[in-house]
Amino acid sequence: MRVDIVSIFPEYFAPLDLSLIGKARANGLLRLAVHDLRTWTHDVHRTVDDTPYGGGPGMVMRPEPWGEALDALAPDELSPDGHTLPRLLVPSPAGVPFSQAMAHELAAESHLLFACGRYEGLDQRVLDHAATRMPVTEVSLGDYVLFGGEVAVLVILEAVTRLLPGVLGNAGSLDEESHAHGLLEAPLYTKPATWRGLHVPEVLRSGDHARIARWRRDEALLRTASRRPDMVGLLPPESLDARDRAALDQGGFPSPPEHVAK
Ligand code: JD8
Repeated sequence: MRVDIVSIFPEYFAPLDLSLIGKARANGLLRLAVHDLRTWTHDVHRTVDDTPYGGGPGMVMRPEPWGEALDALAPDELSPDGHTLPRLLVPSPAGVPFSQAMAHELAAESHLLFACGRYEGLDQRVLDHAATRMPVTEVSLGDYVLFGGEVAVLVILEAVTRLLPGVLGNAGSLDEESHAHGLLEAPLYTKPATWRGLHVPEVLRSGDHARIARWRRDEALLRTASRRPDMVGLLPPESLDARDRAALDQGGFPSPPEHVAK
């Protein structure tokens, strides 16, 4: 996968040299380049912002540097150096919510181009013009306000690159995770068996794999019901059997309605 990032703070992306993302880059699984938006300014002050038309607080990112950046990184014609038409992603609190499903979708793309806004955001015409040339998605990390798109890009890239074939060493750990089966995960324990007077639940040391699986399922159900009732509501009704429903009831949580055939 090829990834380009445009930002006025390219130093924000230093962590992408580290850990598994750094390894994926070194292995050639990920071709990642970070670009300074000011490369595409022409005035002595390398200006990227101006006051908003219509008034209001703060500054808006001027369209010209962004237009040149996107022209350079998403050229009209397929160029000989292997340029491909990218999908443009623009972090914004007004975007569609990022999710594990979108991470899977993005992991299937061959070229992602991220545009990191700052100040109040980008001039809308940058997105409108780009959309005439390539798929454009405004994406939000969640319902809170950040200073800019950089941290969102770090999060999105971490979620996406770990789905790329060959990036995660342990292939088994991709399924069995929270957002794969719609439940939060059960608590984890390792050695020692007793620490500061706290004991690892007996069941996990029993060697009884069926009992362990049942315990983990119950813990996952109770955690999810307590912390993420919204996720319980999204479970397909047939994914909860009578034992699951009993576990929820035991914990004082309502079971979602059973499926009724029409
Ligand atoms: C990009 C500028 C700040 C946004 C005024 C000052 C994502 N979940 C998320 N929260 N916030 C962002 C985000 C915020 C950004 C930019 C992403 C560019 N800002 C602006 C509009 C309101 N503030 C985000 N993804």
